Amino acid sequence: MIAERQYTPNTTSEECLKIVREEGAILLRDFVNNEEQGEITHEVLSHELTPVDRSNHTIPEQFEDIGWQFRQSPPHVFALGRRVCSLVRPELSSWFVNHVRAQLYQPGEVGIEWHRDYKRDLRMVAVASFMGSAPFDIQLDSGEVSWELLPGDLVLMRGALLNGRQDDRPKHRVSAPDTGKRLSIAYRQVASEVPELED
Ligand SMILES: O=C(O)CCC(=O)C(=O)O
Repeated sequence: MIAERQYTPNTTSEECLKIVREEGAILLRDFVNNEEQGEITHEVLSHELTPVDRSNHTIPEQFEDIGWQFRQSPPHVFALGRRVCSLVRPELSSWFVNHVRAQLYQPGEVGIEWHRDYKRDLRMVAVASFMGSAPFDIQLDSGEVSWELLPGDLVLMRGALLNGRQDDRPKHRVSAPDTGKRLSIAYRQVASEVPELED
């Protein structure tokens, strides 16, 4: 199953969810148009981001970030989150976004090495890309793929419990851009504690 495709207004919630459930992720090219990209980039960069340097940790990571409760996020960031919800929720009404995090990567940094997202990140993790491009590797159920993430791309990844399991969250890593900066914005449903699995 091909997990990378062009987003069009005809892209359905059903086809996206099927691929995320069966493969672990889908890459939708051009989900965010140029105007939205400009507005969001301007909005996020007008805030002060915090440097995060855990390049010597077990899972090395390095970027600048800022996070918001979804309802408190800036207007264009919020509007994009609403658009992501309208794509996902027809087939996954139990998913709602309550947290947004923007991450800014620069050449020479480590990005984020191989990891799974947290068990508290429920059902779906949606990550949109802005400004620059960078390699993104992910272990899909059918094998590892490498995607060059471009401005406007949206990646939807399987979160905990999407398929009733916690540990089928796909492993992935993102590199820093070779040139220029890259911004990503991740929309998540973060549970207040790690959910209990039911038998
Ligand atoms: O910035 C990205 O594109 C991916 C971020 C990521 O992998 C994460 O926050 O877990």
